[in-house]
Amino acid sequence: MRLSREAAASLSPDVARPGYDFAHQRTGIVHFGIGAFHRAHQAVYTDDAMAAGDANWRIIGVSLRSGDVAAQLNPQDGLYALAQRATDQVSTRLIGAVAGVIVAADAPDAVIDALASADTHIVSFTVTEKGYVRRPDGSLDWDNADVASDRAGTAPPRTIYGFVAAGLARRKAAGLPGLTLLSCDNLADNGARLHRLMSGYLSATDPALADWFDEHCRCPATMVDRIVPAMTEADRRWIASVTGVEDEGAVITEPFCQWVIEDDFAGPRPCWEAVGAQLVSDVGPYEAAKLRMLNGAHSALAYLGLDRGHEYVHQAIGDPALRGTIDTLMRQEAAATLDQDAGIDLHAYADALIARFANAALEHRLTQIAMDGSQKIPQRWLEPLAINQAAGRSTPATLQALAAWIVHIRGTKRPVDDPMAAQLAELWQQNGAAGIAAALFGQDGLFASTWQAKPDELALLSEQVRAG
Ligand code: CS2
Repeated sequence: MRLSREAAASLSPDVARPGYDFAHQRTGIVHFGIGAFHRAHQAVYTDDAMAAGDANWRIIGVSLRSGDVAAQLNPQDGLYALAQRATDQVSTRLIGAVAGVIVAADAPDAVIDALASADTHIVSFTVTEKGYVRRPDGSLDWDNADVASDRAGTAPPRTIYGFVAAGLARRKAAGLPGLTLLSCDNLADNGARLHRLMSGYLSATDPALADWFDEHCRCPATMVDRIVPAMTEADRRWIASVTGVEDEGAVITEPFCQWVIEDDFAGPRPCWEAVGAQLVSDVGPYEAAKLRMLNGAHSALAYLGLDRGHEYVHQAIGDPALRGTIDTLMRQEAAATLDQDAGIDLHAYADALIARFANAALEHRLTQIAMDGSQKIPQRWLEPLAINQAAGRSTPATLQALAAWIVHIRGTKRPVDDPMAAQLAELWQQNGAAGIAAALFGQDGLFASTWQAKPDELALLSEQVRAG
């Protein structure tokens, strides 16, 4: 039997149910990028907030192109099971926060209607780093075919910018209030960045709407944290054995969960702080620590770990040859760039991260983290490299990881899943092992606007690339 509202009645009694009548809650959030991460994170906080009595915050999920999640969740009335797994504990619950999923490419008007609805107060995003369609210097990539199409305005929208602009235009015309745009992606300063990108898009396409946006909308920054491996068929079979029903939308995650949100909303929001989220005035220190220590270590484990034949994060962190590099990267190189007075105990944080990485009950594939490196390394490694360089500190562990990434993007060891894969492979062809580091990080290098290597750093990188 497939999970649905009706089938939920016959679920195993060990599976906790939503603590509210989800059939009678209105929607209040439109969420772009309803992948496993969102279902294990924001949707759970929102489910808890509704259970705590804050009504009418169900979520309309939007997938820009793929029909996969809609096919998983819509036949299940939006319901799915969430399992938290660690070696010493497993718990499973049913999440009712998702009202349904729209595939934007198939039903663009339905997305715009949802954005323009008077019930909607928040538009949130987990579209991954590449969903913001930026150039390496962080600006909006107007040459991207989807952005260009949205700018021309002759076809239905394709990017978050085109959809949000269409929704906001309808709200403005109808005299409705503005929206909060909540980026939940792993970008440094994600709120201000989204604001800048959206504002820039609107200024070029509809200047009056850009003014309205600046006046009526808000883009708070957030730090989101939960490790959520991509689901496999074996995981789905395991979930079915626990719950007693087929569930195509299930997700498996770790017990740990953190959400730090800048308290700057345009209008109403769920009472997320009553269910564990931290509403603060400055997300910056949390975000920098998470991106540089957790995500920075993750990416290092991915490229170095794959090279050493590992498949999962817990195997890579258990490899003594990698452990020292990861410790140095997190505890010395990343930590040195962080605000020591922000009230975060960085050594305790590193200890907790190592323990989370070692969770062998989660099968977190290194290839999942290795994906989209060109979009991830600027905030994970290059920004801390630049800060350390300016302070005269050496960064051998980060450079070792960076060399492993450079070797990875050549594409000869394994497939490269990255929106810039073709461009990076071409750079390799043109420059070879001797020149690739300079083409990426030398003067005028592709990523030089974030970090430009000094001659000794370039020499070290090139030597490691040649050896790799
Ligand atoms: C990972 C993140 O895939 C990746 O790049 O580093 O998804 C990581 O698991 C999350 O940010 C943890 O909060």
